[in-house]
Amino acid sequence: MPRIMLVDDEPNVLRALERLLASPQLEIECFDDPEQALRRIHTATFDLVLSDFRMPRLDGVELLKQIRVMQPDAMRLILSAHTDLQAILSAINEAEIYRFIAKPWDPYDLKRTIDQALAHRAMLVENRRLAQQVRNQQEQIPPGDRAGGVGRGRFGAAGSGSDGVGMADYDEEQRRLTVKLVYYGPAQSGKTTNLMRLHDLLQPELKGEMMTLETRNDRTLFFDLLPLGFTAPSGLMIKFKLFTVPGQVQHDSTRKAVLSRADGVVFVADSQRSQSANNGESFDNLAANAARVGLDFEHLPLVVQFNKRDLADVLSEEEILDRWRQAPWPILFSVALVGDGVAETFHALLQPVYAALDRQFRLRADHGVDQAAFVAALGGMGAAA
Ligand SMILES: Nc1nc2c(ncn2[C@@H]2O[C@H](COP(=O)(O)OP(=O)(O)OP(=O)(O)O)[C@@H](O)[C@H]2O)c(=O)[nH]1
Ligand SMILES: [Mg+2]
Repeated sequence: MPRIMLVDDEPNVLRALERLLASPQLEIECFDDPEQALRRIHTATFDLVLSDFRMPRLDGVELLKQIRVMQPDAMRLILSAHTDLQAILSAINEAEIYRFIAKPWDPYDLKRTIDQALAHRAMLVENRRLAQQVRNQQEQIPPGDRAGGVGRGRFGAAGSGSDGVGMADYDEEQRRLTVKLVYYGPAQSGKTTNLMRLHDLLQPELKGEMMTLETRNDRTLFFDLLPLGFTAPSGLMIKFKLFTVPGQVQHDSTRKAVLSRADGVVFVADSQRSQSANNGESFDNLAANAARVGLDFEHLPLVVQFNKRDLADVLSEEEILDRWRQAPWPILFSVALVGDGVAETFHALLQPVYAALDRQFRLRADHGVDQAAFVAALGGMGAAA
C-alpha cells in the first residue's frame, strides 16, 4: 500500500489534507514539525511527500531537498499560499519537485495530482526494474556470435533445437502471467510506428503510457497493454507488454535482451525492393538471436508484416507471397504510417500466442479462457477487420 507523508506547521491544514486524501488504499502520516518528519524519513520509506512551503526553522524546499537525498524515489510535492516565483523555481530546481500546488487548493485537482504522482512513481520504479533486467540479461549473453549470413530466398531463416517456447513471465504466487510481445525487424522498417499506431487505436482503459527504456546508447519503446490486467475466471491475472527493438545493426545486445522470454514476435519488413537484403539480414538475426536466448524459433509465435505498401518501388504482393510460400508464418501488408494493417497484424499474432499459452498454461482447461475471451479482453483488436 502506498505510504504518503503530509507536512504542514498548521494543524488545521494538516487535518483538512488528511481528511481529503483518506482512503483504505493509502497509508497517511501527518507531521506538523518538519524536523520530526525528517527523522521519520530515516525509519520508513514513503512513496510521496506533500509539504507546505513556509514553515518555521525548516522550509518546505529545504525539507524536500533533504528527503530527495535520502529517498530519491519519493514523489515530492509542495503546497504554498505564496505564488512566489523564486520559491517555486528553487523547489523545482533544487528539490526536483513533481508538482507545485497553490493554496487554497481545489480538492478534486489535488486528489487527482496525488493519484497521478503515485502512478508516475510506480511506473518509474517499474521502468527501472525492467532496465535493470535488460542490463542483467545483456551481461549474461556471451559476446561474439555474429548474426548469420545475408538473407537469401524468402529471407533464409535458420532454426534452432532448444525448447525455449512458452517462456511467459509466470508468477505462481501472485497468480499473474505477463505476456511479452516484440516488434522486430531492420532499421527504419516501421516498428515504432506500428507500436504508436496500435497505442492510438486502443481504448484508453486498455493501455498504459508509452514509455522509453534507456539502455546503453539506444532507446527501446514499450507500453503496457491491459495495465490493470485481465482476470480469468480462475483468478489468474493476465497482462501484456509490447516492445519494439532498435533495428540498427550495432544494437544487437539490446535486441537479444528484449527478445529474451518473448511470447510472440511481429517481424516488420520494409516492402521497398531496395530493402530486401536488410530484411533478410534482420530475419536471420532474429532467428540467430532467438536461439541465443533459448527460444525455439520453429515454434515461436510469429507473424511477418510487409510495411510501407504506399511507397513506389515495393515488391508486389504476389512476389512476396511467392517467396514466402513455404514459410509457416502469416504474411500481412501494411501502411503503418496511416495505421493500415496495424490492428490486423496484432490480431494475427494473438492467435498463435494464445495457442502457445494455452499449451503451456492450459488457459482454457484450467483458467476458463478461450481464444475469443482472450481477444475480447484486448478490446477485440483487429477482430472486426
Ligand atoms: N511511407 C511510409 N513510411 C513509413 C511507414 N511506416 C513507417 N514509416 C516511416 O519510416 C520511418 C521509420 O519508422 P520507425 O517506425 O521509426 O522505424 P523503426 O523500425 O522503429 O526504426 P528503428 O527504431 O531505427 O529500428 C519513419 O520516418 C516513419 O514515419 C509506412 O507505412 N509508409
Ligand atoms: Mg524504432
